[in-house]
Amino acid sequence: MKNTGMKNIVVLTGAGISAESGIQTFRASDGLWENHRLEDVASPLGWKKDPALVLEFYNQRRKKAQEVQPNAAHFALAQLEEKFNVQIITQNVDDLHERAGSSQVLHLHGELNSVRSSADENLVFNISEVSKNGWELELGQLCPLGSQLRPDIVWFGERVPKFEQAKIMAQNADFFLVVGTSLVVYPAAGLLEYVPSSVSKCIIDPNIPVLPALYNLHTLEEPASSGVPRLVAKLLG
Ligand code: BV8
Repeated sequence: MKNTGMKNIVVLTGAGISAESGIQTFRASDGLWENHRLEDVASPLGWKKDPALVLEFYNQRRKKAQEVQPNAAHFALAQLEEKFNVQIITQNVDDLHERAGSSQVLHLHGELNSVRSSADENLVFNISEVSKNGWELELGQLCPLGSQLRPDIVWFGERVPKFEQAKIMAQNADFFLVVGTSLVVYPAAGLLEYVPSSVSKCIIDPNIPVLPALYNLHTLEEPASSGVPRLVAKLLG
């Protein structure tokens, strides 16, 4: 909900903001997709073909995400809430934004710490409720309807239920910040197009992605852990 008077800062983040915390990105040479094909581990077909492989792929990432810490970029975005209504739209499935103290985080592509029924997407549980060690989800762990529990993740080819909400945030932004995403995956990448042309946009990434021509766009070609705190200091200054 919009805080009266406070300006809306909307932030779209991707895997790059968690890179310096030690979580691999997707499309780097040594990235997550380097060992697996998208369709084998992040699609309904892959799930149907080899659910054990998919469960293992997410179990390993869930375990890793619980072992690492938020970095200066996550903390700086949380600090921004002192003066602004900060709405984070993340493509990430880790909970580093929440652990850094951000209070409004929308996970477009789901969350590692959440699992759901394969039969009813609204039957959702926290991994800690169902797992014996807090990170592992196993074949044979069923939902109350008797279907296999699956990661509460949006796979390729699955619709993105929270996109409408994210679109409205982009349309109401007074400032739009993009951190650490290659802007390859849609509809998430398309959010930039819903930001009014009069609104200032900023992209922070050591390799600024190729973009359509946008009005009022600034770029900081540097890692999140230095670029985000620098920008936040300016905005709070
Ligand atoms: C949909 C799951 C329709 C969670 C993810 C052809 C066939 C089939 C589909 C399509 C197709 N063409 C297009 C599509 C649509 C498809 C899509 O976009 N595909 C892409 C590959 C072309 N999209 C979908 O399928 C979506 N659904 O369209 O549904 C529909 C409609 C109605 C009814 C039914 C269906 C669903 C998309 C969601 C897929 N799930 N992941 C998980 O496993 O994690 S996407 C996956 O990629 C992650 O979620 C991730 O967030 C996302 C984007 O990646 P990035 O975050 O950008 O990471 P990346 O590695 O790419 O980039 C890292 C960036 O960080 C780089 O720029 C790098 O320079 C930077 N960086 C590195 N270090 C740092 C840094 N930045 C700052 N600091 C640093 N230190």
